[in-house]
Amino acid sequence: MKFRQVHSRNITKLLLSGIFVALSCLGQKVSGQGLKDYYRSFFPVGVSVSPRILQGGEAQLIISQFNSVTPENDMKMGPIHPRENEYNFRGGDSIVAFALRNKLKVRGHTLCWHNQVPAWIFKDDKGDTVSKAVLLKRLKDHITTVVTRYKGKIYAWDVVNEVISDKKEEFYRNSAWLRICGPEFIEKAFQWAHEADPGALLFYNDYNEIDPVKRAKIIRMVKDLRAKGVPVQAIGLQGHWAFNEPSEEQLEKTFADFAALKLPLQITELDISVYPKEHEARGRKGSDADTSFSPERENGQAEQYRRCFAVFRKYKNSLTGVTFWNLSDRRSWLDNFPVEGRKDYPLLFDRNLQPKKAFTAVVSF
Ligand code: 9MR
Repeated sequence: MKFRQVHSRNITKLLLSGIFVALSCLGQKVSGQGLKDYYRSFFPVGVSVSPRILQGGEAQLIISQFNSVTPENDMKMGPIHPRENEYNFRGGDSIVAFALRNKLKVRGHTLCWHNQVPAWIFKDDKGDTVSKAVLLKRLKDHITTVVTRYKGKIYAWDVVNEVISDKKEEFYRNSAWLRICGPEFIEKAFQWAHEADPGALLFYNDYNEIDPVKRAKIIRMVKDLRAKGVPVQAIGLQGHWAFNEPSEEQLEKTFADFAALKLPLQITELDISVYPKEHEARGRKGSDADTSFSPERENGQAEQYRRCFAVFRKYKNSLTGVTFWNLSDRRSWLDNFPVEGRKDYPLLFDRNLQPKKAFTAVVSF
């Protein structure tokens, strides 16, 4: 009798635990379909966000697909530091709070850039250009304040963005930063960011890294800075690409060259335009009239995404993150670049937030 009771209790236990295992497998399958889950053993998958999309269906999509976010604009110098004695942390704070609530990593973007800079930073009270000493002091205050505010919450910062020139014969971009300070602002920015949060991983971030001349300049600058002891700790390859560029060989060579530095790499701003790649902004032409997301465009884009992610997986030992620049085809900066008002469809989710063919291409491996 006793034996039978124990036996049947064991059987019940066994049955219950079986049901539990089956249910949890099912649960895992249902919730395990995000990009982050497919890529769990490769790298975190992120997305750039604005506070506007942190609610409703878009928020749900972010949480289910991604495990990292980057503020698209809210931590840039212009928005976050509009006047000398005034910071606006509202947007940045809400993004960090959302990330903490949902256990997402945060990449900070960006501490020093030639775009989206507040006008005051280069001018004194009389409207004259400030001296190098004044500008460096302002940069230090800015970096120290912003990095300290998010210390321990932002795991990686794009410290310096896009200082290498696109012109073959020019090394540094001819920006107000360079004209006033010379290249010293670059090393200072890294030093001050490191002082403010020694735990944050510090990136140099740039685009068109697939161009061999620009790539060589980026690599040379990073090597020189590191040789001087400047804490440039990782490289961000933005990845603003198109269905027809880069080629597989170009991408492979790009990764091989950067991986040789033995530094962490991340794809920081990925999108793949359905239009042939153009590097310069231009006016609208008659031939731009067809902006439909045709099956041909859909397939070309999916194939390019498939090629890119195959290379990303191959370089998983160097690659520590892939971040998409915008969430869905509802809105992308490419709707206005290179042609103002030309609708593009560069992401993995369509305007109804549904996965596209490109999504399937990325997760089928
Ligand atoms: O996506 C950003 C867009 O909303 C802004 O208007 C634009 C301002 O220049 O910056 C865009 O993001 C850029 C990023 O910060 C740095 N790399 C290039 C990105 C696309 O221009």
